[in-house]
Amino acid sequence: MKLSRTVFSKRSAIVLAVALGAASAASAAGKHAGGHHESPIGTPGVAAKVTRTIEVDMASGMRFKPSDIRVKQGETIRFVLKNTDSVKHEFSLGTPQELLEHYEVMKKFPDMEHDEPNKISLAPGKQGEVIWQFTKAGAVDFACLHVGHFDAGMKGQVKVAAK
Ligand SMILES: [Cu+2]
Repeated sequence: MKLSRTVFSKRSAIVLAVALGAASAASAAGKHAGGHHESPIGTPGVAAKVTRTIEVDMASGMRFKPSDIRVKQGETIRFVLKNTDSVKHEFSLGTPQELLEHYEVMKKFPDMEHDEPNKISLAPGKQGEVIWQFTKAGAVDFACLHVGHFDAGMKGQVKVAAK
């Protein structure tokens, strides 16, 4: 029985990870199962509709610069992320709950790579983009969810002013 229990728990960890990944991808795309409302963080942006480019540095000392970003509701932002640090970082937009769930998965699978419109992982010296439309007023959090980085304060917020 001991063996089968081990197999079961490994399998449920994988199922959990897949479910969490699917849940965050679905909400990022604004397609919640069983609901028709948009994700509270907005929707993947279209390059042709970018209204503004904002450069964000993934800097040494586990910081995003800037970490406090202000946009207007409806804006499509091209975030140009630059990893000027000597370690790998990521930029993930999400609700506080999504970010925490993703962080738990990253703790189990530290080397996981992302291919979702609200996230990007960048090796040292690399640059990349996330294009996102902020459809709802309020605040959208972002963070680096590499193990230890989130705890060290590598996070920020996009404040979305109502139209
Ligand atoms: Cu990081």
